[in-house]
Amino acid sequence: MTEPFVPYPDRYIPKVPPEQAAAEFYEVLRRRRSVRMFSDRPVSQETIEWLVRCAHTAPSGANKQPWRFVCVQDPAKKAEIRRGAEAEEREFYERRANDEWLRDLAPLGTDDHKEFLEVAPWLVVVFQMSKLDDGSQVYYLKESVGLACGMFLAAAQMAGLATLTHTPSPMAFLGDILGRPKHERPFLLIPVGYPTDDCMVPSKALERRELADVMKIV
Ligand code: IYR
Repeated sequence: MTEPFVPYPDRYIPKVPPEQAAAEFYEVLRRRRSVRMFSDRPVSQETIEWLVRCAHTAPSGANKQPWRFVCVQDPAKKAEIRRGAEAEEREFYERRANDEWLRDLAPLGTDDHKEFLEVAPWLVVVFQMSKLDDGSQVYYLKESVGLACGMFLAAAQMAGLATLTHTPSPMAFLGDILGRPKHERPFLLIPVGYPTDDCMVPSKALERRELADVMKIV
């Protein structure tokens, strides 16, 4: 038998027309930048809980919610994560990355030095669950977790916080450090905090391809 259905409860209806509502949201989102210069200014646990709640509203395959957000504030754990990430990044910059990749990264000014992993007040490590804790299967795993991460970033932006989508690769060391079970694989590492007052960001990353290039009306 199918589950019971109910009339759509509590549907969000903006007070302004959709063009205006979307444009206002765009004004917030367009100012999001990936930040690598974090201040140590604290962010409350309650704030992080709201961000995870926002992410957790994401759609997922068969509503399985195959994500886990491990929110790290313990300085010792952050130091361990920094050590693990820098070891992988050293390999990446010295050996794994090909020339084209290194050329593409040059405008971002990144290297294997990841001080922000200790400075940012929170490191949110998002895990994808290849099955749920009860062993049941999940669907569209990467799509689902990717959507939740996007919502997390949007929520942080709405809260006036800075984030970075950091992907030290491979990321298995995060599961080891955080003691996660085998059915949880690291997906994304998101430092969360405030930018420093003198925070610099790469100018090239401001450039967006034209709307007409990314959008086709047929
Ligand atoms: N993970 C490395 C390299 C890196 C890769 C991409 I693709 C970026 O957009 C940025 C960095 C690092 O964090 O330095």
